Amino acid sequence: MRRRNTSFTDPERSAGFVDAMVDVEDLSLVGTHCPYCALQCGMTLQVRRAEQGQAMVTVTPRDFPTNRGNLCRKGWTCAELLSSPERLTVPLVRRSRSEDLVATSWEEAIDRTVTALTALQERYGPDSIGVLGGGGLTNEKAYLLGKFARVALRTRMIDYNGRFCMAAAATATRRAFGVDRGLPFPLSDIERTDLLILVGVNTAETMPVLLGHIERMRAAGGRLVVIDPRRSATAELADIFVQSTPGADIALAQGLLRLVIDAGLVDEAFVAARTRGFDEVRAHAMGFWPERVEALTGVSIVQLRAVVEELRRAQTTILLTGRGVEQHVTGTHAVLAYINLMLALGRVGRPWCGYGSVTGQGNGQGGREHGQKADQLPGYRSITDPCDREHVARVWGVDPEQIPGPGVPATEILTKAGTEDGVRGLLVFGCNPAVSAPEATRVENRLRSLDFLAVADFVLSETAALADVVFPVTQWAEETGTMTNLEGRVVVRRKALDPPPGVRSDLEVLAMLATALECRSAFPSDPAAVFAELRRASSGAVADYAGIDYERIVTEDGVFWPCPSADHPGTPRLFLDCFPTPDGRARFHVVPSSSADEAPDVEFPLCLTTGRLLEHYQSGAQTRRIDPLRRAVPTSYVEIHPATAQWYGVTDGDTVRVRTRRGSFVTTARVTTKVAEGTLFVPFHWGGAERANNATRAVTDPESGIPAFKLSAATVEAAARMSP
Ligand SMILES: Nc1nc2c(c(=O)[nH]1)N[C@H]1C(S)=C(S)[C@@H](COP(=O)(O)OP(=O)(O)OC[C@H]3O[C@@H](n4cnc5c(=O)[nH]c(N)nc54)[C@H](O)[C@@H]3O)O[C@H]1N2
Ligand SMILES: Nc1nc2c(c(=O)[nH]1)N[C@H]1C(S)=C(S)[C@@H](COP(=O)(O)OP(=O)(O)OC[C@H]3O[C@@H](n4cnc5c(=O)[nH]c(N)nc54)[C@H](O)[C@@H]3O)O[C@H]1N2
Ligand code: SF4
Ligand SMILES: [Mo]
Repeated sequence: MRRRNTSFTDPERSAGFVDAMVDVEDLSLVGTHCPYCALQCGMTLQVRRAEQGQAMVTVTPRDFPTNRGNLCRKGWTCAELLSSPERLTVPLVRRSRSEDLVATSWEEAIDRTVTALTALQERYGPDSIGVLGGGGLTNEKAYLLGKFARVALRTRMIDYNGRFCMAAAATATRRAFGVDRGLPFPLSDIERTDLLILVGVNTAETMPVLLGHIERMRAAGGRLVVIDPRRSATAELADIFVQSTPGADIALAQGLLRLVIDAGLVDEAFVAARTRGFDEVRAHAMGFWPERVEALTGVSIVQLRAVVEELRRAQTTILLTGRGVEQHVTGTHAVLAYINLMLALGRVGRPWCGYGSVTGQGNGQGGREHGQKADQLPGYRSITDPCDREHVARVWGVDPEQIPGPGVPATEILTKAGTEDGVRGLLVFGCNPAVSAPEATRVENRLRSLDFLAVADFVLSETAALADVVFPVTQWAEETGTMTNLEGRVVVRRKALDPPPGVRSDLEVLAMLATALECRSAFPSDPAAVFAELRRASSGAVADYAGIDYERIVTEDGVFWPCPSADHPGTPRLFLDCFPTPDGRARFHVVPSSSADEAPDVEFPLCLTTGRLLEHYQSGAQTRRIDPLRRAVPTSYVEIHPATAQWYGVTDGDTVRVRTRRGSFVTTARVTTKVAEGTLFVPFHWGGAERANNATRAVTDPESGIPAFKLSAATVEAAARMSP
């Protein structure tokens, strides 16, 4: 057996091949992580080199703290896309609007892009070019993309798809706790808590491997409460399932707080010592008496009391929110309302306790820390703070004045694109807004009306299909880079095989573009060099990576930020002593009751909510191209209650059209009691006529910019009976 020199790990310290890179004749084994969700399950890739340089890649699970040797169906099948005939292997260009995309050279692809960007910026100014990134990009890519936008393009118009994701929780946790880290504790803390409350998160489908932690919690006597408008796969596992109406979380959380106060469960000592602002919140909660909350949420008083009884019996509690709570016009307030509840109970900043938001994308956490977000610089530095700007400017080798100011959220970039007030050219890295953005029909039209669109992807996504230039890029197993998982644990994905000859990494594409733009700052394309720069840029900041390196990550099973120096152990648990607010205390927030949201009416009497199913990932650009997953769930569907179906004359399996004030999509009816009467649920993983986002709203939460994906007033009509 021969170990490669390229291994980051000291062979003597590595317990076995799973953490290292090992070569045995024509076989190598590489420890890495799944390309999909924020759990970042550990896996080993077996790469067998066959004839003509072709590689056969097999996935096996690896014992890592988040997955303990398990993978979900997406993880097991993820290597299929590496050798898929559908992947892009040469750059594509559209030479005129009436022509199709055709294969071209890298020289032409880069040259066309830079010529178009330069011409638009000369005519309309630097902010006429926008950049959209993604939470699937490595930290290195997210960092370099932010630097590219600000330094090479000098535009303030950069944001990323994480804005669609958990921006509401990010805003809320920054306000309440002073920092935005999805989970402020390791995932394994779940196993030690008495009570886990999942609100608007369907773990059983969106992070199936996380169920292992929940099983261990229950084996130790812990209890599970699930709050969701649907009897989701996760709700099926609950000790108590609370079926609320979509958009009812603010009222529900305040109603629970009111009952907690009445039951004498407030931890007065914790509130006095570690928080601020409870008196106003206590007074406000009095307005949420049980009968009123029952009417506002559809949750019976008996059930509300049952949840409070669980809280009374538990010494420790973890409450997690997912997109069900956050993707609303009032998303930030809904999260703050649940945080109020947990602070009042004194179940934050103590072992086996806490509030967390379940980060979704593979690098949804790190992706928002290193400068893709419109208002942030690397390390969570603020783009408006003079000291932060100066620090980052020094690392970038520019004057602080050269760094542009804050931009606008992704939804606004997209809905104004190609108009007088919007960007004229757009670069997209790791995002497929033509499927996943709200009001996608409008967004697609806006993308078509751009003067120039370039997309970097490894498949011809629906967004790439609209582009003038498409850059074919490497995939996760063909490049090295770090990801920060939902726990704030930085992990490293390693290169396991060579990419096809025609593709380049995102870092290489950015470096080529920066050179062609004659940018004088450095744009290294080696991930280790980019990571070294990121460490310096984040040093001393909230998300401090200065002490993290690839070697440490491998030998320590990941390192939790903040980690300011090489001898710092990293920070698995935040808030144990104090909160990173100016006075060290957490903040309660009075949450206004809102009536601004879209309510069902005579014309659109149903509540449409959207989300995910196990087999497909996000816009489906990847999983719809993986055979076993596509065959498992080939088309979209809408869940509809039997009584609602009967009223509309719809039977199971019918083709139906779901309509809202924005638009409509066609799908197949699944008649089920999983949803309450009057509620429709549809997954958003498909494009074309099945595109759920034709019907969603581009209205956003004013606090965080997150779109209201989870609630639209809708109606449904039977289009035709499906053939058997
Ligand atoms: N299989 C799969 N896994 C994924 C992904 C994927 O696309 N596919 N994506 C990843 C990403 S990026 C993310 S963000 C996560 C998302 O993970 P989740 O948050 O678990 O996913 P969703 O299905 O969007 O929404 C969760 C639940 O919210 C409920 N819900 C809808 N409206 C409301 C409401 O008003 N209140 C409450 N309390 N609940 C409501 C829905 O019924 C749904 O069951 O998953 C990650 N994992
Ligand atoms: N109706 C509705 N819409 C939603 C949601 C919802 O719940 N309901 N959820 C929202 C949420 S939470 C999210 S996170 C968004 C996600 O929305 P999208 O941005 O559409 O997510 P993906 O499908 O992951 O798109 C990523 C694209 O980048 C490519 N890609 C992956 N990795 C890389 C890489 O390293 N480099 C490059 N260049 N390309 C890469 C993939 O092939 C894919 O085409 O969708 C949002 N949209
Ligand atoms: S749970 Fe997430 S990270 Fe784990 S195998 Fe499934 S998709 Fe991959
Ligand atoms: Mo997400």
